[in-house]
Amino acid sequence: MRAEDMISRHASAWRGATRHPFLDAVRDGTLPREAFDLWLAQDYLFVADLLSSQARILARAPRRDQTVLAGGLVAAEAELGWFEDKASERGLDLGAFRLPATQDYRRLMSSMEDEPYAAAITGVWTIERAYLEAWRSAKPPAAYAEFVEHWTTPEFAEYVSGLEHAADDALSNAIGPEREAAEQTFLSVTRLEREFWEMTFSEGGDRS
Ligand code: HMH
Repeated sequence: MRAEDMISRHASAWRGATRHPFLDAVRDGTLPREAFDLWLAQDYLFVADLLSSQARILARAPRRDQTVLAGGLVAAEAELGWFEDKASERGLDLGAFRLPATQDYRRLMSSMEDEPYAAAITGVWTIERAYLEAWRSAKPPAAYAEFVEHWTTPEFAEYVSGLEHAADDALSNAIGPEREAAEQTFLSVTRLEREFWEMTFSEGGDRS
C-alpha cells in the first residue's frame, strides 16, 4: 500500500478533511473576520503542538527521513513567528485557550508519538497533505489572499511530497499491524481536520 492509496480508499473522509464551507467562504469572500481570527488563533496553537510532536517523531526517525522532518520543524518554528506577525497586524490576541477540536488534535498528535513509526510518519503526511488540498480548494480567494497563498506555495507542496515519499518507504517496510495502525491514524487525522474546520464555522450558522 502507498500512502496515496488511503485517499482513494477513504474518499469521503478525505473530502470531509479537505472541503468545507469555511474554505468556500474564504474563496467567495464571505467569511467574517471574527470567524477567521478565531480559527487563526486556534491554528497557531495547533502548529505549536505539531512542532512538539514532530520533534519527538524525528527523534526516532530513520536516517533517510531526518532531512524532511527536520526541514518541517524549522518551517513550523518560522510559521509560529509568521502567525505572531500576522496576529499583531490584525490586532489579534494569540493567547486563546484550546477549543475542543484543538485539544483533541493535540491528544491525537501526542498519541502518534507512541505509534509504530509507519503510523506516525503517515500521520504527519496526512496532516500536511490535507491542509495543502484544503487551502487549494479556497483558490482563487476573494479575501485572505496572502494566507491562501502562504499555505499553497510550491515549497509547501514539495515538503508534502517529501513526506509522502517517507510514508511510502515506511509503509512498504511495515508489517500488517503497522499498516493497519497507519490507516487508523490516517482516518483519525482526516476526522480531526474536518472538526478543525468545523470548529469556528458551520454552514447552518455560527457565523460570528
Ligand atoms: C489544522 N492542519 C491544521 N493546521 C495546520 N497548520 C496544518 C494542518 C499544517 O501544518
